[in-house]
Amino acid sequence: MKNLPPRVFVVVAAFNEEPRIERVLADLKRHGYRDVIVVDDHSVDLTSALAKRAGATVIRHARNRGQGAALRTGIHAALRKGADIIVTFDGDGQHRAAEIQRFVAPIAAGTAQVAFGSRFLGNAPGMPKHKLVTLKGSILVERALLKVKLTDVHNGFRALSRDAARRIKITCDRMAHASEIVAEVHEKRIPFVEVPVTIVYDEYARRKGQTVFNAFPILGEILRMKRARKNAKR
Ligand SMILES: Nc1nc2c(ncn2[C@@H]2O[C@H](COP(=O)(O)OP(=O)(O)O)[C@@H](O)[C@H]2O)c(=O)[nH]1
Ligand SMILES: [Mg+2]
Repeated sequence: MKNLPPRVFVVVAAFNEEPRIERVLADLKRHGYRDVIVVDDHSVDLTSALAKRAGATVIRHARNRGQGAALRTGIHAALRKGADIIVTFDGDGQHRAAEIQRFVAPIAAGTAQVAFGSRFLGNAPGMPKHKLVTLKGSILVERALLKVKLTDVHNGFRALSRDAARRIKITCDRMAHASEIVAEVHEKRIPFVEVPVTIVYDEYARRKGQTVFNAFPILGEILRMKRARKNAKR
């Protein structure tokens, strides 16, 4: 059968998102996304139960393994279920389902295989100053380390074609996975685009999200990842 619309799967990594997960899943449903996989990264709250009740496919990690590991689990599951396009979407309400179409369009049209969200091409209401400074610094560091020019980094809102999702290997279990995806796209010459997105920083997201201090262990993880990639090439 020809010309079927692509099957879009949304993968939501969620760790202790009880106050937000229902709202996030309702937003996805309202915008017509039925194939939603929530990877509960061993939350200690009702994240899994609420996600199941909302109709999502829920996979629960037996222990907390980090967002990278959670996305790897969710992407593999989406591929097994026949996804054509996989969108990664945060479970804390910072992303908007209304914007998913911006990622799907270039991939469905074949102009790119990966779409990265950029809050600096879009907007980031409520973003604290320290987050802005950390992100701008991270953009420069990543440009130097990974040799890829992106206007944003560590933005969890992205989409991968089926082919790209199969080729990109995520080995970093925690936050450096975001840089690893960029490194994989660069080295495997996978065509990509950046799309403008809104990342909402409300009180909940600010309280729960990554802090300036998390930037240091993430940088350590990125450097380890880079070293491992170099050694693997030898
Ligand atoms: N912090 C954290 N988030 C996780 C983990 N596993 C999955 N996540 C999810 O990853 C997403 C992004 O995390 P967050 O801390 O908000 O990062 P930030 O938005 O970059 O500040 C959220 O949807 C979390 O629920 C984990 O082990 N730790
Ligand atoms: Mg967040």
